[in-house]
Amino acid sequence: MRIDVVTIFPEFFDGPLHISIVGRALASGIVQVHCHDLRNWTSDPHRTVDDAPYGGGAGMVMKPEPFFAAVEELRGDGAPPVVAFTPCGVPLTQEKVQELAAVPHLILLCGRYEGIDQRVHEALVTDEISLGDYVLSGGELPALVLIDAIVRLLPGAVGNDQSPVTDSFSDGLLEHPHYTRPAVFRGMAVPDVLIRGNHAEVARWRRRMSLLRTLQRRPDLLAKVELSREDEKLLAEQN
Ligand code: JBZ
Repeated sequence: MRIDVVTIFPEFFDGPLHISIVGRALASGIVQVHCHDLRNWTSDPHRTVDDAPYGGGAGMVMKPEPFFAAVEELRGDGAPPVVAFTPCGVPLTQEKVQELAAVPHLILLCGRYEGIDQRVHEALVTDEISLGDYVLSGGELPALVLIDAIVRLLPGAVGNDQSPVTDSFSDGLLEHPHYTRPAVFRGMAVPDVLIRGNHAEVARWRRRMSLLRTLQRRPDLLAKVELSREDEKLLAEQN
């Protein structure tokens, strides 16, 4: 897979992409990430990427021309998804991550200032994505988040083949708690069922803890998954 990122801060991406799972996926060629300076597609001596908003008001707006030139060059003869990060986008979900992880080429546009000229959104952008309901100063961190979420789904990116599918959200529920040694730490004991290690009992306990956690912390998620009769029973169990 190839990912092209268009940003006025390409150096933002230098560190995070070379670490851990994404770093190894890059090194092994599973994914190629190219970070481009938007100013490469300006044509004035000052390499201007922003201008005052029509209608007046505070702040600056990113000009359309450099984005059009960038996307038209980067997409070539293909029609890759073009993602723009904006606080007006739809919140990123694992479903969207899976959809984007399945394409061979992606273009990511990072906004700054007050936002990008609306004509870029209307003519070029296929997906407007936000990370969530809090204020960020630009689309670079959301782009890194999306790249991380996508790359770990690519075949061969994560050591254990099972691991990406058992993580939170892939079955729509939060994960159960995890424990490692020692069995008692500062008076806090690991649950007996895990110490005993009966696989069927452990699986039941984990499912029950996932369900309870999701009910307590994210009832919105629980409403979206369909619960088996066994799940309903586990949820109703005491203690
Ligand atoms: C995002 C105009 O550039 C921005 C500004 C804030 C912002 C983004 C882009 S993307 N916030 C978010 O994902 O919440």
